[in-house]
Amino acid sequence: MAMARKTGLVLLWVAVAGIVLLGLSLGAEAAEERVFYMALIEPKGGVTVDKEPYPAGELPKGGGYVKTAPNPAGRWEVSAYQFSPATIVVKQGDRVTLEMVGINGAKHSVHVDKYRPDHVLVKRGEISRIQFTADTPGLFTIHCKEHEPGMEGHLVVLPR
Ligand SMILES: [Cu+2]
Repeated sequence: MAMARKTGLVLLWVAVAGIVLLGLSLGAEAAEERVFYMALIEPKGGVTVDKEPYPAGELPKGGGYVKTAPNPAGRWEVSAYQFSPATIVVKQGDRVTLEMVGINGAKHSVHVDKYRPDHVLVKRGEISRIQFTADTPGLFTIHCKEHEPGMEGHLVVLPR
């Protein structure tokens, strides 16, 4: 009985050691090259005043929201500029490329807090790339100067 219990304990320790070693080896995995393809877009909705009245309230200024008053046919529209995808998740040490294509809007001036503080121009129909090594874990904002306050993305750098 005591022998069986001792064998059980040894097996338990082997299992625990195995799990710890697996965890260490996963944690020590090499940094990776990661490319994210982001479209700079402007989803839009519209309707005519006979179906929905034109909303009187103001939207926040800064270019991120656009609301156009009813045209002669009574149609009004609203839109918002966005990054798609808007959330980027990497691990500390990864070499990151954000490949951005301008779809809507003539131009965007994009920066990434800490990693790319100067503005990178993205024009419609063109591709601009932001590259950096994600050496510091944390949450960082991806921001467009032309379309405030809503055109924001989020960079999540997980500790390795
Ligand atoms: Cu923009």
